[in-house]
Amino acid sequence: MTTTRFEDADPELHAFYGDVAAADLQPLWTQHELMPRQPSLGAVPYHWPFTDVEPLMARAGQLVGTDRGGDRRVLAMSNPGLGGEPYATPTLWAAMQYLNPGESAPPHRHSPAALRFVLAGEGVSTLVDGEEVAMCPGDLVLTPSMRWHEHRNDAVEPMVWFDGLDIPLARSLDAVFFEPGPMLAPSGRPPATMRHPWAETDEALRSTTVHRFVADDGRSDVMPTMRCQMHRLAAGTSTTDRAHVGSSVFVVFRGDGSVAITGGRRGDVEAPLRPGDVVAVPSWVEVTWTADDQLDLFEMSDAPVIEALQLDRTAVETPVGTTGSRGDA
Ligand code: GTQ
Ligand code: FE2
Repeated sequence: MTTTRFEDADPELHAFYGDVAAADLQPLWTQHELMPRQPSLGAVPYHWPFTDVEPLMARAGQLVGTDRGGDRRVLAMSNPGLGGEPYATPTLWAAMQYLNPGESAPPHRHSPAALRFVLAGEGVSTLVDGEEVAMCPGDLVLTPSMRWHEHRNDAVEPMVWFDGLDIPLARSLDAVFFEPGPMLAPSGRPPATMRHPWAETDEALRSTTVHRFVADDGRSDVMPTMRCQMHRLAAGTSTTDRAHVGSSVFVVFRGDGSVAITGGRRGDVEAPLRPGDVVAVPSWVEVTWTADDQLDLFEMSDAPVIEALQLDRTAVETPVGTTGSRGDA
């Protein structure tokens, strides 16, 4: 018997629960967290200021070589609602990666899909399936599932960029494979658009406030598990996103302002925003973004998965926070 045994004052019921547990069964009527009234378990709204993250990245750059500590020098955003897991939301891995001049992160491939959003610096390239892809500020660089990749910094300055992957989703589906290099010749697969240069994104944002990055067919999301969008808020404006199913991670590219998130599991969050800041937006919370200066926000979300599973819903009114109405169990 490894399952939970439920107790009861009635000796007959108590004995029954013992026999049920011995058979590795659990009664539905003893499960209280199985189906909450609304998405409210797990991840909390959260903000990681770049002023906290950057110095720690620099220290990692001194202390941990790319030959040590698992090849890639990465610090992952760990959502305090997820019990110490290194995940920003239940489906998304969000991290910062740091590469010193002359360093490289060795070739490998894996089933989780990855994206890089470049915050600053230049001279780093990533090789995807043997093709060299430049990484410049504002660029979105894709490493779809099972593509070989390695990163190199041939410049004179260290470089930091944002990594987004679907690791927690792939793990929860028990679909993770990893293979170390050496990287072989180009795979001969049809070339996907690996790089979405900032100049194109910036151009698109002249006529819209939200630019969705699309695959080569001009319609689909860039990867099956992650939607990527760039938002531009004019200085002095504010916008509110209604609560909806699914989670996102936002990264501030340029500008400053603030974010207010209501309806979260442990109360509301309000934070100032500066370039490089990361914000986790869990399922079913309302978010208000305010731009003091023109604010450019990169967003990755699990929306393609939510939509494919037909779980998408949007609230018609502001959700009521669950704080105080339930424990943290
Ligand atoms: O750069 O290949 O943040 O494999 C996590 C896993 C980055 C990478 C991460 C990875 C990478
Ligand atoms: Fe990787």
